[in-house]
Amino acid sequence: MSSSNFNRRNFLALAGGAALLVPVARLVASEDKRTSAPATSDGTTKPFVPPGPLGYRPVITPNGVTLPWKLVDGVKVFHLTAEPVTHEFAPGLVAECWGYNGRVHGPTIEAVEGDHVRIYVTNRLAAPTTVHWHGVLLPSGMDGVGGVSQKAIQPGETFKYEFTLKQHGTLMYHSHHDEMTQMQLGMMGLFIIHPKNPKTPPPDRDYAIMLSEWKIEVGARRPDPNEMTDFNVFTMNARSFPGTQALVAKKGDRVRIRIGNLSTMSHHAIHLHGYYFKVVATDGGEIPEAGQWPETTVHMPTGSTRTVEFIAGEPGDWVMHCHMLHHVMTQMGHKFGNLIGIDTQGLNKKFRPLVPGFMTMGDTGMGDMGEMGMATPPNSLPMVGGPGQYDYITMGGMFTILKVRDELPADGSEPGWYQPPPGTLAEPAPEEDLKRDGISFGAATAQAEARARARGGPPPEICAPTPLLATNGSKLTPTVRVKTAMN
Ligand SMILES: [Cu+2]
Repeated sequence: MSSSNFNRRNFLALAGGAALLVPVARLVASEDKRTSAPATSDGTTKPFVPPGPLGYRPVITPNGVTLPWKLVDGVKVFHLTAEPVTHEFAPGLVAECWGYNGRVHGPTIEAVEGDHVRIYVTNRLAAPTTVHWHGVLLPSGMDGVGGVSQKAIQPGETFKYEFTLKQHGTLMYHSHHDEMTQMQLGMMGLFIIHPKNPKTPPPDRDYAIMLSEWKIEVGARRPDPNEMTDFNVFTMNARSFPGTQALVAKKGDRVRIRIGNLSTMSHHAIHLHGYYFKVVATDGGEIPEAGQWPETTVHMPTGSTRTVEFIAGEPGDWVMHCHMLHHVMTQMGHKFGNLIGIDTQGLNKKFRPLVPGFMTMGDTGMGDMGEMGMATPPNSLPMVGGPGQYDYITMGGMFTILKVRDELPADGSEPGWYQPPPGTLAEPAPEEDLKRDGISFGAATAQAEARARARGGPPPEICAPTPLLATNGSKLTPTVRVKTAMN
């Protein structure tokens, strides 16, 4: 395998040989890398303004902002400036990106169906650019495709886009010149058009999230825009957990989440815990109610938006994340083989005389990579997670938390971790419950016994097998415990 095709996936799939060696002394040093709890949210309910040419309930862009505008002779005037931006993905990872108005991604544009908008675009990059209004119905010459619909905007130039908004929905904007470079460096944003005559009241919470993916070599300060397949930083509004801001809702709120995906290569499977939702719209418009069905995961093709809605009826901390599991991981600063199931006992003892302070890791999975505070190289993120209420959270990347509460802090601050009512928290099973319910460990320990014998250790204590029950509660033939030498 050449180094050029040695990517995250085949690297993880390698059958394990070498132990991962980490200097113990460095474990302490990275404490500062993992102390940042999920950022607070301003998820307060914004004052409702009746819909119309000038009024709507604004969306909340977690970790983002809305682009200011002014009214000039009845025209909504916006100004975007394309420019280099130093951007933090999460505490510990900062990169030199390209964005708009000092932000990555650009600010969310908000307007109302029927508005006449004029959007100035100033180019402060060293390269030509354009802006395409993704999904917006407009004259061809305003479509922003370099070479096809307009001349590119040269460095220092300001172009004017002007059109009337004929539709409403969740749309996007992005560079459409040297797309791979400019979009992989961050040049994109959301374009929300509120309905002029909505059929339903506005939701209580209206969130907007843009998904994207990046290749940032460990320790590098610049995302690699030439990467074609192997991305290692996955973001919601250009932030990776624990840098993502929580979504907040009060119990009973109708919550809308608008999701856009402008990842270079990946679709994403955005999964919300605790609820089912309905996909009510795409960037092609609203889906008639008869065509909506309940989901817990929404598929997000690249170059599309999906809008989901649900009633936040159940208080708690509910995670929302991409279910493509490499997308809830971030960079891997250390290369190692697959050690799952390998008996690494005694390896430290053998290695330490040769390499003082070294230890093995990874024999029970990757979940401990972040928690151990394994020193990450400068300007990189631990492979997984951030601190949680009970334990270290073993997901990072494209991951955030929906915090639903009976009451929210009056000052709009993030409500902190959920405190479950007594009796509603999963905990170690008490002995008396195990006894009462006849829970035993026969099937598992048959294998454990075989493994222990193979290692030359004493066999573990074996419990009697539990009788199987038919659905009517009557006893079936007991499980036969097969002793095997196989692992
Ligand atoms: Cu994904």
